[in-house]
Amino acid sequence: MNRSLVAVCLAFASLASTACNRTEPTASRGQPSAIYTVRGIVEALPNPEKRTPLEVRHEAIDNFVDSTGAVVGMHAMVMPFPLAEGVSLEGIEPGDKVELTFAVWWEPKGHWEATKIVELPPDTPLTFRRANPPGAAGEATPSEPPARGG
Ligand SMILES: [Cu+2]
Repeated sequence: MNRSLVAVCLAFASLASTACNRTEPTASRGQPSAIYTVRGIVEALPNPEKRTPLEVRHEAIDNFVDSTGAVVGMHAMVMPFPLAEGVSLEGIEPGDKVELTFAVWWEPKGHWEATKIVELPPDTPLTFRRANPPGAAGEATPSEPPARGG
């Protein structure tokens, strides 16, 4: 029923990323601490019966910021991604390469949600390496994902 509205929102999203935010429940969390876009491979789809989330093996995120505001990076890893309301996985299967955008909140506790997932061509080259945060001489201790929150 709201399909056309959703389509309009999606069309505008790339032009004005805040245009549709008011309809997202994530708005109740307030502004995210950060938003990242990362590429990866879908390891598992959400399983409502087992209550397991989407899992994506993502590339390193060199500019990942921890709860203290330090740029610590995040290694390539398999990470669970709760979905923001309205995010569709239609047509996405395990083994697919994807570009995933996710928002992170550190307050009141660590939480993150995937806000957008786009399938990539199968021949997209991906590299799963350790994080290399700017300014670190290889001695940083990149972050694990925040403790799994609500
Ligand atoms: Cu991660």
